Amino acid sequence: MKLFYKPGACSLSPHIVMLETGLDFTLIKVDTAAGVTEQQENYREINPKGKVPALQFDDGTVLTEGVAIVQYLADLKPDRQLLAPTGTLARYQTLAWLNFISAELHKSFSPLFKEATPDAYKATLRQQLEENFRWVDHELADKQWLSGLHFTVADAYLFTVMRWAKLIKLELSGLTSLEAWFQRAAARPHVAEALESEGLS
Ligand SMILES: N[C@@H](CCC(=O)N[C@@H](CS)C(=O)NCC(=O)O)C(=O)O
Repeated sequence: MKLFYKPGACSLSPHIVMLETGLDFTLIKVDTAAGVTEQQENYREINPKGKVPALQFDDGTVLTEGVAIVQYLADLKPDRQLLAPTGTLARYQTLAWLNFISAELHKSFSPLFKEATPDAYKATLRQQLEENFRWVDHELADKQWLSGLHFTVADAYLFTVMRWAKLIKLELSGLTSLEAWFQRAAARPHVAEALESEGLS
């Protein structure tokens, strides 16, 4: 399998999950602005949406959307407990987290990285994000990981967007459970390995 990524982007989440599964894969960097891979392939021929992440199988088939990719990978290696089995409530609790991170966090960051976004809108987004991170902090008060005892695909995704929160200096002071969770996640060898491979450590 080939995983297409851009350093520090949302593709870091499936990258971490891939390493946590122990599966064999090739990591391929994409310049999304230029629309080319590091091997100078036209990236839109691989993923017509032009965004990372994308997972390409040996037969050429491509799976896109981070939340779909991480579920697929986790299900290939159920023994790693990155996602609970189908039919268990625990699985759907983790999927609820994935959806929350995607809809309420990830996509609120995207306009903050664009110069053309009006400042007033950026301020609103920052406020919404800070409110959502306060709620996550509250949820983590008595938990090691988002879904309880096991690091799951949701933790990999939250780690990815939490890095962005730090980069743009969101006001997260006092969110001690969230910060402790972040440090726990950062200390995982596969998280550190993913950061290093992407040139982020
Ligand atoms: N819905 C997609 C969104 C993917 C996405 O927004 N990717 C961003 C990086 S976080 C991207 O490739 N941006 C590059 C660009 O827009 O040129 C997913 O969750 O996988």
